[in-house]
Amino acid sequence: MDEDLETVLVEFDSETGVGTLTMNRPDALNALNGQLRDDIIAGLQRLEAENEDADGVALRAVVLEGAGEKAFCAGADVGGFSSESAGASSERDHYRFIRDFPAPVIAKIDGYCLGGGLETALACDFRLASESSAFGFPEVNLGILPGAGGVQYVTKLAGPAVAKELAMFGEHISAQRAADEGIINDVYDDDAFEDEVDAFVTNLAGQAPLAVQAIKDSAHMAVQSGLEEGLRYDSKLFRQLLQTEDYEEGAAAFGEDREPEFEGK
Ligand code: CO8
Repeated sequence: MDEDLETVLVEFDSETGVGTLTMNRPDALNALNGQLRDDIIAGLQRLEAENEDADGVALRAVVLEGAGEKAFCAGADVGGFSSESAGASSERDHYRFIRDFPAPVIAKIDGYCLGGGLETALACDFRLASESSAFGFPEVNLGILPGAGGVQYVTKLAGPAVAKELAMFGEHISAQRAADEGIINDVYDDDAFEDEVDAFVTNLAGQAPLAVQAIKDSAHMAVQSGLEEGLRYDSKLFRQLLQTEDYEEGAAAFGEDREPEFEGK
């Protein structure tokens, strides 16, 4: 389904509802150039289109990964470096597109996850990494700062001291340290990584999709708003979910002591 996208591979599994988007510039460690940023957006739009003819929600989760053995993404393409190709606020704001995407996006990180690559992962809903992965913000070595919210995100996740340490020194940290600091959700042995991520994603894809979307919305609201506004927002989402067929199904399945089958309606 991705013939005309040059730098990503797109797959959709209609059985599980899981889409996979692979950044596919392995020779450049999947560095972000303008084409890749465009293709990430186009690939996600293509996956979202799976919902168009579906009865309910077809696309339940998206895995974002990097091709090759070495990297999730080594950041902005330093070969084609420019504010246009690397900057945060252009038409190609794939960071914002991922953040606002209705289905949850899981960054599957196996290798280097640096600079704009780490910011791409931070825009995702979940970050799962193999033990041998490495994380960092090398921007300071170029005389700049992470331009797509890296310091903001890490400050919210791990506190300002950790964010400053990462961004001011530009050094790599291990996946275990990133997990300990709360920057990523989990770290797995390299040998078990594929299976662990598959299990996580399959489990997530089986959850009630409208509730999952609402929870994603609610969590974003919590980051941006005061508590009162957030509580009002959750209350509105809650009332909306009470009107769904998924809620009827969930309640019926609970009463009948069986597994629910959610359709996203
Ligand atoms: N861009 C382009 N090519 C890259 C990049 C990159 N970011 N990273 C690696 N490559 C290429 C290398 O040039 C090399 O290509 P070739 O084989 O043709 O020589 C190939 O990928 C393999 O890389 P290495 O040989 O260097 O592999 P190593 O295992 O020795 O090292 C590293 C791996 C540590 C990841 C190393 O490649 C590295 O440090 N890469 C650069 C990381 C970096 O600085 N990224 C950019 C950070 S800045 C950013 O992301 C946000 C910028 C915001 C800008 C806003 C502007 C206004």
